Amino acid sequence: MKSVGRCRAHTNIALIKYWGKRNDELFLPMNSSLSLTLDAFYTDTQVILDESLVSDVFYLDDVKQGEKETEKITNFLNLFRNRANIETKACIKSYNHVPTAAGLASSASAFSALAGAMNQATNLNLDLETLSTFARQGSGSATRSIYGGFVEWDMGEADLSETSHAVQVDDASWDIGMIVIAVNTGKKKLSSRVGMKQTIATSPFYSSWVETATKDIKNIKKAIKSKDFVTLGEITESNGMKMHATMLGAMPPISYWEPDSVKAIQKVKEIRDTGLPCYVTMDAGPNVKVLCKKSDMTEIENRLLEDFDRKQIIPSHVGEGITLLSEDEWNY
Ligand code: 2P0
Repeated sequence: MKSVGRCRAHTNIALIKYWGKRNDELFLPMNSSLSLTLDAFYTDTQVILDESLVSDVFYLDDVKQGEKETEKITNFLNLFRNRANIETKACIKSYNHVPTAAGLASSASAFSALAGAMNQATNLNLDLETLSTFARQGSGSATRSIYGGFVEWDMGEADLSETSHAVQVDDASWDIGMIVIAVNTGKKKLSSRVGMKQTIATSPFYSSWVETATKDIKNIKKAIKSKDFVTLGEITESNGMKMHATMLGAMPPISYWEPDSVKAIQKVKEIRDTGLPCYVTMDAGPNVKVLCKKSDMTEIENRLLEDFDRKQIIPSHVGEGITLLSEDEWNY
């Protein structure tokens, strides 16, 4: 017997960041976070549960993955198999549509697409909130990619896994866009997972980070509700900088920045000073993301092109939540 599931999930960029776990095993975060889902970057995943398989097999962009990568996937699939009370092994095929030049991590879209496909293949019919608690246990940021638009990942309570899930705050179907400025697309030297742990263990600024992130969540939700773009941008930029500040306070200090990151930040400020509202945020890497109005995107892109190459500037509109793909839509 074979059972199939196919799902597409988009990546997301946090406006209020997740940087640290209170429970490593369950991926429970220290604070709630809030993101924007992007339509330009996504992962398509097919799961075939097949009783004739003796172990899981995992292909990424048509390349069969090794033991270490496959083990991660197996552990994740076990969450679903345990719930469904089955042991059937799976053949997974995943395709990442993240332009190599974007330099964005794909774990958010990868684990939420896998969660969606496995939910279908197992016939578990988990609702989206529950599915986001499963996606979370693949990668924290995947919690949020289950939904489109502006998404909050509620930190939840104590060690209660089922309380830490995402919800859509707003579908962001207003004047919102984002432009990625790709500064360096190489693999980062320090993973987020290790960087977070080091920051919690050693940064004297960490407790203030958590405190202010909690306030930022409250205020950014107000700004979203009133569609106040300037306040939304100001809180986004400030929160991102605070996350990088707490990393700089770690021992040894952590910085993902490169000279061109600073150049990009300064350019965005320059553009903003001429009257176009646009704000930066950065994650665990040197690339800079610009939150802007959709209606200003072309003009901002043109201004960025004065200092950066065409291939470094990648615009995106707002993305949707996970969608199941039919056999006809599976074009691989
Ligand atoms: C975020 N980042 O909120 C933050 C901001 C990077 C900086 O989530 O250990 O790959 O798998 O939960 O989700 C990147 O870390 O880490 C991340 P794990 P993840 O988007």
